[in-house]
Amino acid sequence: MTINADLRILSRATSAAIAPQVAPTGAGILHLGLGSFHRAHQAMYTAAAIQQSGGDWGIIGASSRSRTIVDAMHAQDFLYSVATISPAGTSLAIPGVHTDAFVAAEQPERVVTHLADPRIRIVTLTVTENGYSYSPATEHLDLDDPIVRADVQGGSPRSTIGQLARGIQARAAAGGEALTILSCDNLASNGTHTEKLVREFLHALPGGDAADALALLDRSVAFPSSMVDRIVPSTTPQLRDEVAALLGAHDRIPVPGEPFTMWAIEDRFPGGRPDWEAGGAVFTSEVGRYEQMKVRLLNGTHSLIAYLGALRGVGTIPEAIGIPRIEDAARTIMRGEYEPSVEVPSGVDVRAYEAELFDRWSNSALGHRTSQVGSDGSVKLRQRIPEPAMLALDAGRMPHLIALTVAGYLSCLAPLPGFDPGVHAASMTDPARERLAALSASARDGDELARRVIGERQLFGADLAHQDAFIARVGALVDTIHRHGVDAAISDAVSAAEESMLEKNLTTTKEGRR
Ligand code: CS2
Repeated sequence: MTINADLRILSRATSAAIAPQVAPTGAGILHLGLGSFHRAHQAMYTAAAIQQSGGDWGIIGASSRSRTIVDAMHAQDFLYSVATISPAGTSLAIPGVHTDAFVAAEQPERVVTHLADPRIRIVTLTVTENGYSYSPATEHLDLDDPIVRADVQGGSPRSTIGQLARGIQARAAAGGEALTILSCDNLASNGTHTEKLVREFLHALPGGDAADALALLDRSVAFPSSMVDRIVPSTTPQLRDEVAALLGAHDRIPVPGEPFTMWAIEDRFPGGRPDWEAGGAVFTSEVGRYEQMKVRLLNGTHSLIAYLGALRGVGTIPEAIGIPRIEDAARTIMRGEYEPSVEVPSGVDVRAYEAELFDRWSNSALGHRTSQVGSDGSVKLRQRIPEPAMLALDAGRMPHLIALTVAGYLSCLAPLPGFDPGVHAASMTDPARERLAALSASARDGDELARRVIGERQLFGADLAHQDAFIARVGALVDTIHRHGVDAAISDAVSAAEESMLEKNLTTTKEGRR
């Protein structure tokens, strides 16, 4: 498709085919992490809320480091489109909820200043699993991280947790208005987790410096947890062309998303909140259950599909789930290994939820890439894997498909010398890639690789590091992938899982008869 060079840039003055949903009069929300997910998820709920109930709930967006989105937002009056994509077609919306945008790494003091401003009543976060400066090895704020250490010592804070803590200090000094800090990342108990890290930061400050901030936290800052869900692939040049044709204007930063969207939030907002129910958000005391269900059934299975698909040579999730053997592996991990570890929220039919996941993953028009889901496994997998794996192991069951997920990850990211995992694995990015490559370069076989990586504790924490049988199973599956291919490893893991489920059913039946 060729873009018409006469098209104007998207702006409030350009008469595009679709009008912005809202034009906020003030900003009550500061958002950290201006990536695609926030723009296709929270922004849409906020537009619906303002449209229905009003309120000064515009959003000031801070991107962590990247200028691209911020520059484009400034050039386009902070507008961009969200393309909802299904095989039936694409529909566009322009939420229009942002009132400003900046790069936090360039203006860290600005984050602190906004946090001190009483007009800001909510800070939302999508800074990815990696953005919380958490060390799974110590289970605390990573005070060995040079950035965190420098933030504790003073100067402009560069870590997200440092920015929040310094901002709360400034807010306490400025009068201490109520505030809500809302994590929207795929972390278990993300609110509690964020609060713990902010408090640890404040406690690490030299004597007495944090007393006012800690008092404000106790008095009027809430950290509700939330579960967010919408599949949002990366933006492609084709999407830009398609959006230009539909819109009749150039949009440099459209975001694609699937039709499904969900947000479950704990209702603790001492400074008030937008009417996010208008966009379909659910306010519930069972957020922990929603998170667990989503992070394991959706995200955990997603990782397995991505690594198996990439090793099978396919570039997208719908292609991967279309391979019957991979679909079998996905059904087996879900039913046999994740579902038993999950407490289903009241009123949710887990089988219907699972069936819907397969439909969502099969959305071929969306083109969600295996390399995107497979990226950053070193920080994503620890949210998805250790707890359900430990629950199975403690109950005397080997989680064969969870072991296959780890084996797939290692084969993609840290292949043993001489094994080529293919182009899709090669394009996965991961903060641990170099460290893992150093571990695999001198490993003799899968067993040694698995022992080194899981034993290091930085990836999956302390519990799995002591599980010899699990580590050996991961190692054996790495060897099968390397020597006989990914199909052989899938058959091995699926049939072992089926056998152990059969045994479990037999034992249960016998026990029932006794
Ligand atoms: C995916 C998620 O990239 C990934 O690891 O599992 O981004 C997933 O698409 C979203 O969490 C869906 O809400």
